[in-house]
Amino acid sequence: MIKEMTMAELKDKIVLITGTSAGIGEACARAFAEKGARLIIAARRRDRLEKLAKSFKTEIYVVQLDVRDREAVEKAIGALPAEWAEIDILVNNAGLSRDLTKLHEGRHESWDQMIDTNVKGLLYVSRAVLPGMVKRGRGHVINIGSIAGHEVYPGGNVYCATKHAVDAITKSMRLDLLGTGVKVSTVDPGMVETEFSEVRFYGDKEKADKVYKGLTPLAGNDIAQAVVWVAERPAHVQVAEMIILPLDQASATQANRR
Ligand code: NDP
Ligand code: 8X3
Repeated sequence: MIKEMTMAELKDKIVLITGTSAGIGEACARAFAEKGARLIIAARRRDRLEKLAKSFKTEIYVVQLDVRDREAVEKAIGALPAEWAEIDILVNNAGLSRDLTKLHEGRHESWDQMIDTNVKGLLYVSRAVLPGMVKRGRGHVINIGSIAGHEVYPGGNVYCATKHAVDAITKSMRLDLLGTGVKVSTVDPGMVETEFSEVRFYGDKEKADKVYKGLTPLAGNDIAQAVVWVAERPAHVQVAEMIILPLDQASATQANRR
């Protein structure tokens, strides 16, 4: 018998996306908004979130949040008004890289920032949101991992370690949530032109631009469309992982530059 392929309806679904003030997160917000989802958008830069919120026709709830702050995360999720509290989809996107430096020359503060944001932040948000999903017997966590969670590259050491951790956490979540009705997916991009490299190089735009020189990188919206596709799969389908590279990239270290 052919199983009925009814797509999951995103209209009026409550979607929490972290790191929504720029790049992939902002693109995800736009893509879910187009589907009529109700969005909770979260990041540290409130001014950007408010500007973004004004550009949507869909219902938006703005949360200024540093995912590294466990208490703030618990408070923010716990304080959601009843009409926003039943989160259907969590997109764990907030993340960053700092430096591209040999391990033995690395800066402790850069390591702390990456580990605290990419690993601990993702855990704090998930820990705050998941009990509600489990209680309701439905929900979907979509983590934004990276090709850096499958491979390493010179100078990528701690960033790659955090994304390998995201990969392990995604797989562990899927095991722990088996039977609860909650789906767990990861979307793992290669090079996406966002503010990512500017952040990595502490605002050095010239250095950041070189990362994408001579090739066509992905755009935030390429990833956002994939995230929406993953979220729209029928109730019985769970996309485990999706690696997305630009045509000009074959691995974390191999790119075709013209
Ligand atoms: P951007 O720098 O463009 O966006 C990063 C977002 O994360 C911003 O909205 C930023 O908001 C938010 N953020 C950073 N730190 C925190 C924090 N402590 N608390 C809350 N929000 C935070 O980068 P991308 O869009 O490219 O990155 C998004 C995700 O995609 C990251 O997890 C990254 O690792 C991953 N990724 C990116 C790739 C790329 O090539 N660009 C490839 C593979 C994965 P604010 O500063 O306002 O807090
Ligand atoms: C971002 C992609 O290759 O710069 O996660 O690490 S990469």
